[in-house]
Amino acid sequence: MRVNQPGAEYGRSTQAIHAGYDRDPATGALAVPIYQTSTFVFSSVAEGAKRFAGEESGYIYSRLGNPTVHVLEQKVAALEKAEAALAFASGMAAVSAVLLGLVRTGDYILCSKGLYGCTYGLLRLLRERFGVDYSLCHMKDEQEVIHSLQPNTRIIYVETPVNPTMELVDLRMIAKVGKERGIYTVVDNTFMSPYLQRPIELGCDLVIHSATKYIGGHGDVVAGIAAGPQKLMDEIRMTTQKDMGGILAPMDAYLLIRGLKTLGVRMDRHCENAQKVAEFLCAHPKVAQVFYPGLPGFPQYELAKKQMDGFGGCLSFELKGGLDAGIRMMNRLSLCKRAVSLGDVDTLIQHPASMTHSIVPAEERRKMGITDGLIRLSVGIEDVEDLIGDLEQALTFA
Ligand code: 3LM
Repeated sequence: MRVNQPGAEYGRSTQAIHAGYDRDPATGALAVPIYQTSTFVFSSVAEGAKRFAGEESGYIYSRLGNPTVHVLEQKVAALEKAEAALAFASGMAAVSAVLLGLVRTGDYILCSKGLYGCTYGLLRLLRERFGVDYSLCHMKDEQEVIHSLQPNTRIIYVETPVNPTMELVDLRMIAKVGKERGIYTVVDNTFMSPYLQRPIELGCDLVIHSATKYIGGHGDVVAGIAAGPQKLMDEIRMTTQKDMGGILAPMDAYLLIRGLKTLGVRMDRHCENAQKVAEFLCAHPKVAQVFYPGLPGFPQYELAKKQMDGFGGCLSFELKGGLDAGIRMMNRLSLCKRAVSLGDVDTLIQHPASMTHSIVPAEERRKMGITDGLIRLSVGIEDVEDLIGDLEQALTFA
């Protein structure tokens, strides 16, 4: 398949449409063909042997690489300004392949103060069964990060914004701390997408996505991506991806490639809608607090402007009436759907303490800033007046 790598001078939306693919060499097809095949025929035994030995390029078996999946990987690598990317069966397959690929027993991982519930679950499993320890840290400044490091720290692992509190971590700052000490910096960029934030450009080593979210964008695929230096990606491809096997199916890669074509227009609209919804909620008498990086009163508003190209489509909030009021309100919504996940064109609302972060013990949740009354809203790309109307009528029951 002919590979098209538009130059770095092209904009993000052009890259999202054109990077990684020009046309199908056999037919000229504009859309990427779905290579729905598990295996690839060798023209001779020698050819097969050479491919296995790495002496000749070419496909072998779809767990080791597939042309449709490869186009997706090239596209995300171009968008993230990474040398290479790998696609996985889910965001958690990407997180686990990266973490297990980088750590050894006895290593230590320093994490942002909040993490997606299953990432937290994986870290606990690594601690309990594999002797890899971790701790959570606010990372509010360089000194706090430096003081929280251990001599055996292998990875600084952050979400920014953190799911679901929307707290930010200064990516330039952790990249500097990591670089000076030979510690990998890994950033879960799910909440931003490469359209709004590119951690590798800011000096970090690796990026992870739940591609289920903004990259897919339509709520019809579960997928993950990791992106970073070629050497590290090659290592992960040949170890924890190949041997644990959490690879992406060609049809799902096709859906993500299709989703990426509209990433720019979707993200612009997500940001615009979320800003208006955040401002509406802020002004509502029943709302106690709104957490959205685009609000001038957000404690890290200046950092948001420095490292993000937009404030994103997600926010969280608390009602004055607490959990009970929140439940009453959520149950009255009709347009906003009660569902976990985020980044879909549809607006989704969920209750972290009982849903996405229920695996995190209550005390840890509180330390992360996830109160029992916190509600997370992933603002979709519907007409914003309709979303505000739905929230307004539901809030009368709060
Ligand atoms: C959610 N999050 O609703 P998958 N990293 C981040 C994430 O938010 C997620 C993953 C990784 C949610 C999913 S909860 C049952 C539904 C920041 C997922 C993992 O494996 O693709 O789900 O990604 O917050």
